[in-house]
Amino acid sequence: MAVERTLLLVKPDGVERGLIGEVISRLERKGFKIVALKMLKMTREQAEEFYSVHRERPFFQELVDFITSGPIVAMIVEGENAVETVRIMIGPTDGRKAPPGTIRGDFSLDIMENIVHASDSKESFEREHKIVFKPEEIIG
Ligand code: 3AN
Repeated sequence: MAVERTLLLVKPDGVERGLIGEVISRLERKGFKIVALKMLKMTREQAEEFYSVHRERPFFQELVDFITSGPIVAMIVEGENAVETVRIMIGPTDGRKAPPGTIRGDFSLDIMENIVHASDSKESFEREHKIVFKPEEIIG
């Protein structure tokens, strides 16, 4: 295993429901370090680039509408095996099927409004974090 970084977003539903602290707290208690953190509202351009792999999916426009609908909190999370471990902590996409104990399992009943996003590979992290963070915003 190696120390890695991953990108985590608290999506508009997570921010609206007051779950920013809960999400950060879970990551910190697990042992991860937050090395960059900010609140922002994604532009449509950023959102379309961020979700470009889903461009042909029927829910693409709805997904872009949702992620741009309000503020999000973006963070870069660092620690051992961060990509895989944070994905385990957030749980599967559909909140109804995500097991209790995962972020989505504990807080979401929906497949789109599922509180958080986390990169699914190192390559995704490399691509995604550049859409959200400038190099000088990564402090850690
Ligand atoms: P994950 O976030 O678990 O990696 P992806 O990458 O398959 O899931 O999908 C990206 C986002 O698109 C999800 N977080 C969710 O918000 C939304 N999404 C995925 N599948 C659907 C679907 N069938 N209907 C509506 N939204 C979806």
